[in-house]
Amino acid sequence: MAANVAPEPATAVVEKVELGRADPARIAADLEAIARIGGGEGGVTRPGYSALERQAHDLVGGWLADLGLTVSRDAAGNTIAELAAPGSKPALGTGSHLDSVPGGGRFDGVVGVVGAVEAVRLLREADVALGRPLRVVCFAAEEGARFGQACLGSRAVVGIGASDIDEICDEAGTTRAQAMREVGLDPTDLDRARWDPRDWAAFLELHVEQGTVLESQGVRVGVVDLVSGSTRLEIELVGRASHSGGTPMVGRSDALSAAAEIVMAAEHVTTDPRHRGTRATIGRLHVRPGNITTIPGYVACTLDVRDVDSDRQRLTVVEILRRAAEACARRGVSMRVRLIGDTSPAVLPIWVRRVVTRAARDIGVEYRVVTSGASHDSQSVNTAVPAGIIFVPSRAGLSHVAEEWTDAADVAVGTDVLARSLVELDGELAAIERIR
Ligand code: HGY
Ligand code: MN
Ligand code: MN
Repeated sequence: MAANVAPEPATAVVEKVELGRADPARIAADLEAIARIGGGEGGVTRPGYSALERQAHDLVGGWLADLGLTVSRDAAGNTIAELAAPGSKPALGTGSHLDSVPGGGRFDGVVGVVGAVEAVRLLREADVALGRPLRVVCFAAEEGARFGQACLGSRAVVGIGASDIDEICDEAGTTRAQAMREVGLDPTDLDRARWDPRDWAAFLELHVEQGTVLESQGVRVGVVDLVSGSTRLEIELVGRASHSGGTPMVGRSDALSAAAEIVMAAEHVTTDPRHRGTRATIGRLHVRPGNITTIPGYVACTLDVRDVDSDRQRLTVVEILRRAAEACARRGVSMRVRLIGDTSPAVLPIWVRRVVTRAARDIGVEYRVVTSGASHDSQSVNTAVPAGIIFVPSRAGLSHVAEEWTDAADVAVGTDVLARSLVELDGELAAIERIR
């Protein structure tokens, strides 16, 4: 072993069990069945806390019930299916989300749920009984697309912020609480969704990379070490609408010109070498009144700043807002900023990562340790339960668009690593439990 590589810590000798290999055809069929719910020419639109999301949860819940798991829905709308085991050891969890962004892809989140279902099939077919319950979780409303805030279902299970469920709303003005009621959930009951961390030993999520590292390096599996944080703001700019012909250029208070400076400020700051690695995006911009012959008097836009470094993430936001305020003052435009959500980056526990990389090696799968530019449910879960994320490649790194694609064969390889990791985690935890 090269001198500079830290020796693997002594780990439990896990009884080697033979699992079959995940079946790409079964996986493709499951992916297709879920894609039909909210899918169409323009991609998949399956919003959080919508009837379509519930339909997808019910479909997967049925598959898991047929596999002998006990399926329930918690107060936050998460579907949790348990494969019971004798005794009362803390459970292993795996899963992801089934909601999508508008016009999104058929793999984001879904791969983690379909992979979890296939992993259960592999355990059943190999007659492998874990020494603890295995819970498959479909988290509700992971995407921030509808309400701005992301990971609403997974944040609920770890008790992170739900005080604003009557405030945060979608573009139609429907609050999170109303949307929850419309799908039969009681938003005042959210606290009941909270997990007891002592009841969970670890959680693994299979997810598409939504980046280009794996594809560009020709590697089929990624093991995530860092998950980006995200600071999301709504910025409102109020200038003065007026006649586009009668108003001279000097002295205008054009809200869209101010917004244009903010868009460019976001790009200039994040392409500055000192901010290397930070990503900033103005994903939505509304202009009013929107007439061809009226100077825009009002703009509302969103700013999403991502980084794996917490300080750099927040400092980037401060610098962009400083430049925005300067541009607005110069243009006679007023600016109002509303914080939509602020999530810190996550460092995923190395011991979970080591079990996953060992599992990948055990089954001869080449992997890379990668960071995640996207946020994930495991980031929330990891605040209470040790979590790991396994990536499979995204074609051309595309995601959150209809063109999102991952080959079923790659999902199968990721599922093999997931299933083997669950077995190895079970063994590793048993060894720890024996000495505690
Ligand atoms: O937006 C994200 O990072 C994730 O896809 N929810
Ligand atoms: Mn996702
Ligand atoms: Mn997403």
